[in-house]
Amino acid sequence: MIADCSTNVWNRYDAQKPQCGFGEAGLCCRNCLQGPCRIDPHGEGPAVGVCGATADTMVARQFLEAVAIGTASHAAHARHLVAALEGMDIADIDRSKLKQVAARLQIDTDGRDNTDIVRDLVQVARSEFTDQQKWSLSVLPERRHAELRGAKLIPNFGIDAEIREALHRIHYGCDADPASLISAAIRLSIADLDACCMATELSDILFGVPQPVVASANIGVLKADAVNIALHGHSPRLSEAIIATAPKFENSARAAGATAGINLVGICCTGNEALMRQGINACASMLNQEAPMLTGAVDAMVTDYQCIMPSLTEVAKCTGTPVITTSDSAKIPGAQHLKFDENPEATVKKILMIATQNFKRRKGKVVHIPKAKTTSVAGFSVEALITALSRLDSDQPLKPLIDLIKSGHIRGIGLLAGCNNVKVKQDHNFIAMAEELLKKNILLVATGCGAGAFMRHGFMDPANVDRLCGETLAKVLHQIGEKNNLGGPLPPVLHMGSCVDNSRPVALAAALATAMDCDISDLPLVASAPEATTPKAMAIATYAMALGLPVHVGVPLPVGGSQNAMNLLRDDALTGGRLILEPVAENAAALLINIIDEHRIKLGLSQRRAAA
Ligand code: BF8
Repeated sequence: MIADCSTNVWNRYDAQKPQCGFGEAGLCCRNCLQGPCRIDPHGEGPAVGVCGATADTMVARQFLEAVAIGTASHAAHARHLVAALEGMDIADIDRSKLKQVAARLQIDTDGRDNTDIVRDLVQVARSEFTDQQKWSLSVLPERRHAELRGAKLIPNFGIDAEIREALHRIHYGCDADPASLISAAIRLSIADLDACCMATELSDILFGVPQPVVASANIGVLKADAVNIALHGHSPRLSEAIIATAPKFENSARAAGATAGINLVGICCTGNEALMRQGINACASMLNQEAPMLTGAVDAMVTDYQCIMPSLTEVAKCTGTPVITTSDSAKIPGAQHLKFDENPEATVKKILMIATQNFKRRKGKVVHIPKAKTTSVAGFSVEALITALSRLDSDQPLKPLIDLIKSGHIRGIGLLAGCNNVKVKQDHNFIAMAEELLKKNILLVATGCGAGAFMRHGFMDPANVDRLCGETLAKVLHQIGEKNNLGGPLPPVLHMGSCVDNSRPVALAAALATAMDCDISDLPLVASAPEATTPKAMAIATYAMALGLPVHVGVPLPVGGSQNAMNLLRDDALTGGRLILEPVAENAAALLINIIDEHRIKLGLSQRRAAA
């Protein structure tokens, strides 16, 4: 077959139009071999499927299914890191994070050496998949436990067992009650949070807690005269191993004619992980992952799992770029498969050799690297934020932040998370919302592809604080920067990590709620996935609701076909959270600002709404 050299996500989307309206509304059911069945959302034609499933049942089942897929993905990621911890040289781990996590999980640390603590931690981690969900529940404050307990949303089993229960409910002839299915989805999302908390904290123990780091972002980080290796996927295991070994291959890269040596760049959430811990430049996010290869300058596209488009090998037919898959869970036809887990050291060496060979092949050929490149400061783990705030109050580091929220200098906090979606002009919703929210003095944190969007548009460059932020927020960012001798302010939007790292803003929210003696749902805190795409994003949005947060999603969710399911999610009586579906970014920002003001009034921080 002849390669399609014009292929990209945007023209493949165009070729799909018009997309199926039944599917978009969640009204196409393929759960059994009597189907597919579909229900007309306009009331014309059958109102039930062959088995009698109503629109409410179909929509609620599909919602639960999406949360189950997202949870399974995060669980697989967490398991991969448990395996890494079992095989890791204990001398290399972050001892202080190990002790902090172990103590929270009630593992005795007093006078014990790291080997013993790690052994116990691995045992707890393993039982998280089967018997319990200590990891997430130990992060949440008692008030949230009480809310979840009252609503019967505390998980009964471990992560895998909850996923099994969800998939069972979806089976032909099982749970048909939309309220029961939605509540199962919300309970399952606690398992998703559990997997995210575990993945983040094990990554920190294995590879270090992120600290602020200055790097560059966007496609201009590629170099014509370097062996460019793109690190794509999600787990830091592969990227950390390549980062550690690459210096040993510098000489062979230069001998091959690459005067700039080896240039590692990040894609997607692996990009976020490598940036936050190692200062590796971030090249692209999920949506524009094909673009780096189209420059002709990538010498190896190395992937592990999740959010990797199978189209990469089609692009490779045109550019000659080696695409190397490394996880049996994410093979792509046409890619070279080198299984990382089997022999990490040999795999990494082979990857570096393949990339160097490719440079020899492409040396002297024209490449097209756009100049787009921004300065970005990333690495704001909760620990890094606490350290920065401790320069204002070493005894009670959270107090300055709470005081600023109380005084209104920081009107509220917004988490902008999740993917880019081809249905939205790339980055538009992120940028339009952040422009509104920052001007209104709302402190913004970002994760996942959202963080990528902000990096590309200068929202993580401290030089842009005065232009983008309202007066009081700008003053705060300058003040914290000064106290930390940064030579400038903190950036307008704080990069808190990859998608699994949404556990970091959750930990921050939990700490704030505890310190302010209120529930997470009372805080002037909102979340948004304005360009959500994947089931993982749906699972994360659901656990944010389970925590009582207002959660905005800016693209259609397949729930529109059931008013009952929409009502259950819109104002979730079970958790105090709510789902806000609003496609227009400016409207969404206005809604979130209103909610922040409502929460401020309820907390007694404001008498009335501030000027819009
Ligand atoms: O996990 S934000 S497109 S890359 S799912 Fe995927 Fe969405 Fe990007 Fe990372 Ni998260």
